[in-house]
Amino acid sequence: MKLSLSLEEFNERMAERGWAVFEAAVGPAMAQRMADDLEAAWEVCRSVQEKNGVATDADRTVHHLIGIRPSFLDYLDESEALDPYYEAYFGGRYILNSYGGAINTRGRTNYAQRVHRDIRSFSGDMPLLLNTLVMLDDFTPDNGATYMLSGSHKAAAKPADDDFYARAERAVGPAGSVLVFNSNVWHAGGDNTTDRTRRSVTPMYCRPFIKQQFDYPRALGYDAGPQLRPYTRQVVGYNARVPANLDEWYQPPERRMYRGDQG
Ligand SMILES: O=C(O)CCC(=O)C(=O)O
Repeated sequence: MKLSLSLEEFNERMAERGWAVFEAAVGPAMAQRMADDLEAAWEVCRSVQEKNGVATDADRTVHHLIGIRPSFLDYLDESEALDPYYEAYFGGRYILNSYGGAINTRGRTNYAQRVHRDIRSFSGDMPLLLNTLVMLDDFTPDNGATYMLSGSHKAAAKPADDDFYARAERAVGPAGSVLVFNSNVWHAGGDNTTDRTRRSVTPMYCRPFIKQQFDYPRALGYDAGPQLRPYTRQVVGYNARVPANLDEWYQPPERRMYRGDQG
């Protein structure tokens, strides 16, 4: 991974604007693999959405990707390069909170195109959640590059939509760019008015003491943990699990399910 921002530049942008873009951080081959896997993941998610009658507002959105196709876990391996940046934001360790994605096409909208923030309780100066979005196609104003309201992580109130759209900037970048933002920032996906897809995946991270939206270690299997790289094992959440019986609870520190260094 090739990072276009120094740690100092990143910290400054996150403090002032609440968001930053690492341009073309993911190489073209990896971005293409993830884009192809996203199309396959869509079929998998869609069949469950339809089976359970929740497909209406979930148009071409996908969720909890890491077990679905290997490239999504491989991306976490690669994103170890971003660890110093994410650790600086959180002031310590963090884990995956959710891992979704979307295939935006002309004439279709999804829930991420409403003005929203992804943390339901405004956390002010306390960094609890971090959004990221990996651009798998070029993001342009025409194909719906994300609207970002700079500085809006500093106040709890939701802006009116007309005020939001009058002041919001667009997060543009070539395929492979990674948009990173404080989850208190108000944002919205744009409309895709082109004939080509605008694909993205959106890993979100949280402090380890916050509940993950999906039990990733259990979904991948507890036996899969030791085979992962230490960074990926940490991020997937193997060091921040909840014991479910006394045998799991009474363990020496190095074998505890919730490790002492998780905050
Ligand atoms: O698709 C986009 O541009 C925005 C995604 C988004 O709002 C989110 O991940 O919370």
